[in-house]
Amino acid sequence: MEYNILDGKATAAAIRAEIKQEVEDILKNGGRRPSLTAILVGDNPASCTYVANKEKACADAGFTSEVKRFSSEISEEELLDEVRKINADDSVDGLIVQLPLPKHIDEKKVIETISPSKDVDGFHPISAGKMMVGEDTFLPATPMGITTLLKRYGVKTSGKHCVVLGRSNIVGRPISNMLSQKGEPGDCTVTICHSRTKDIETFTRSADIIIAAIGIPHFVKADMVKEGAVIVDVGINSIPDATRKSGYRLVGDVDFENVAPKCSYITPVPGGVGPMTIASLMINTLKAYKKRF
Ligand code: L34
Repeated sequence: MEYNILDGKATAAAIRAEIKQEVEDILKNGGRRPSLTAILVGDNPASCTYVANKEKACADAGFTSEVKRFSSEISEEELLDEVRKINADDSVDGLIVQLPLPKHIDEKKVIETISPSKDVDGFHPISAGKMMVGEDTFLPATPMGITTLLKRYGVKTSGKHCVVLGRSNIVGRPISNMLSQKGEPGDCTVTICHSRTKDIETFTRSADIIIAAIGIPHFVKADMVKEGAVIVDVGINSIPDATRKSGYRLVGDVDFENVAPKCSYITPVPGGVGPMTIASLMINTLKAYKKRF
């Protein structure tokens, strides 16, 4: 089957260009630039890349941004104080704390300390709760990136069986909720599969849409997928590759090479959901800015 690529990189670039235009209009009308602060703890290479990509996206769109870097030795109390300081700083519209955090820090406590008005990651329980009941709020960036991508490509979701692999608070659970809500993209019949699910393939084989977010390289194989399915690959796994200069390459949770020919639409890794996550963060930061004026 001839499959279509859901090009996250190109779609994210288009969204970022729209945002940039909006910022130019704001400035022309005498407004100030939207601003985002990111807290980065430690030197996890993936986190450093993601935050660097966010910083660049902000600069390109005309946002002010700052990355506050801390050693992995920072105490929980010190980190909470930093969050409180940024909450109180009127020049900052959006605040994110890049996850994961070192083990001695309680992520939940940190997330719950972020002011919901600056919670552009949508991770605070107030944001998550509002999302759950369909109130206007900051939607979490990765799920929002996925629904935006489906919408921009005109992929119809109504009445479809969507199988979500993974139940994390940042992807699996929120995307399941969003796709089951009323309206497009939504109105799906959603099944959530996870590490305790028996016979996962019986679910994936009946799926019209599969969202793979489990963090296992090439988990979704061709024989697990129905002909014509839509596949969204959230996984970003680094695997050894001696043919690369870096010694590794990025692969998703889906065996792209063998799965793609069975699909109607599929996201690549890299260049799929990752860039859409960043575009969504930009949308949320602009929204946080507008709410204050
Ligand atoms: N607080 N923590 C917080 N907010 C988030 O929204 C995230 N996430 C996830 C991890 N922790 C977080 C991200 O930023 C994942 N994530 C993220 C962001 C950007 C990219 C991937 C994941 C991205 O830019 N991906 C590129 C490839 C990057 C590379 O070369 O490694 C892509 O094309 O997929």
